[in-house]
Amino acid sequence: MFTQCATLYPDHLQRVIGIAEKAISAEQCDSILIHSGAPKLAFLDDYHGPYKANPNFVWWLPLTQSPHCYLLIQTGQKPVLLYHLADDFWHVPPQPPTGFWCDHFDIHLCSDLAQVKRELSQYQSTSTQRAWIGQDVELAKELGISKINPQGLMHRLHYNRAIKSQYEIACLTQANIIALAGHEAAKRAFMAGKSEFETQLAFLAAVQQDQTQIPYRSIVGFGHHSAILHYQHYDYSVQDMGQPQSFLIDAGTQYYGYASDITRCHSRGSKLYQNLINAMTQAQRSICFMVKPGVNFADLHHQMHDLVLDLLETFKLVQGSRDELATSGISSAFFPHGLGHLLGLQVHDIGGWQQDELGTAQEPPSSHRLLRCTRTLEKNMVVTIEPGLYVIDSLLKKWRDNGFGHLLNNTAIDQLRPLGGVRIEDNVVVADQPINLSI
Ligand SMILES: [Mn+2]
Repeated sequence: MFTQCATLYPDHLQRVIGIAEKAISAEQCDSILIHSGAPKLAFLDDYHGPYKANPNFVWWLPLTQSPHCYLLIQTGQKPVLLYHLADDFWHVPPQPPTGFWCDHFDIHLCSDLAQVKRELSQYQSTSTQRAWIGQDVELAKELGISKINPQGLMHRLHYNRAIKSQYEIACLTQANIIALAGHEAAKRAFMAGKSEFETQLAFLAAVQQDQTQIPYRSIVGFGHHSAILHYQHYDYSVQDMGQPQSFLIDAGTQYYGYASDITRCHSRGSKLYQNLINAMTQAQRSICFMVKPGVNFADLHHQMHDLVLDLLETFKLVQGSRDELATSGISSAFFPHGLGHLLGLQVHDIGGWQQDELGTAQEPPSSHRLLRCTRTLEKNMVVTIEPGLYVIDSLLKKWRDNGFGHLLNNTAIDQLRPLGGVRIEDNVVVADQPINLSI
């Protein structure tokens, strides 16, 4: 996979350069300076939080652990990398960069900001024409740049980032392969009766990435925890092996900065939960097959709601005529989040509502506010497909309070409650024959 990424990289970089040069000319700037970012200090402390690279920096080159670096992009010129080589005895001394991408950059080593300024002074620009992309606004001003994260430029880059090069698809494929090994290990830990905490450790050990390297905090929930959408703890208690148990794990890894985002559910001894997993997987996979160019993502979301309503009827969680059930929108009480999102350098890749390069946004309908993608799918976009079905009492209460209680079958809901809920999530490349990277 490493060789494949290296082989595919030059075409990827050419594509990114083409997009950037077009954006530079359309937005009337003469160059772009992209900052890799820096870790943030805790208040009153000398300890930094984990570093997360600027995704617009990693789009150009796979430097995910290199804060204080700068990329200078000028039309018709080889991209310039100001690579931070600190004089620092606290850490492992950084080395000059090596890798398949290096030959494509004009690399200068810089130990401090004064040197960055000296290097930049070699490249002509008036500060009004150079654009800055980065979080640190004060740093941009310090470097004399006033066009800071200009919206027009950002919209153009972000719109195009949704469509992946073959290099990016190879990275996302590898991120999936690594994560699936972690999912297997987590499943084994769960089946053996380990705690949520130990199960998360089993995942990390299998993927060989630590908590700061994985793209998002894994969700590892047993029992009713699986119905808490962003459950943020890892319970230390071991399982009671005499009782059936349910398990939802939403966990991914990264490869060269590209994220995987996969959710699986497992049942230990509950026929009901296993049946629900099987039925949801079947429904989810049928939507994965529809991830084709020209299809609107919001339409897929609505089709998924029809399938969730089928499941709710099959498992007798709702009652009443199909007509009333459909018009009421009661499926949202069990499936309150969106069908999925764009995936790439960010787990929720930017630009999901963006309809064109100019930044026209299409918000989802008010009854489905949490849908993160309203775009019409194009070849080589990568999206997640992640429907769910959960017993969330606070939501069910709202529906009861609004006069829809007669549609809910409380006996079946009470039965499912201790098992929480299910979500099945795969990462899919948009194509006439969609490619599911997670199976
Ligand atoms: Mn997701």
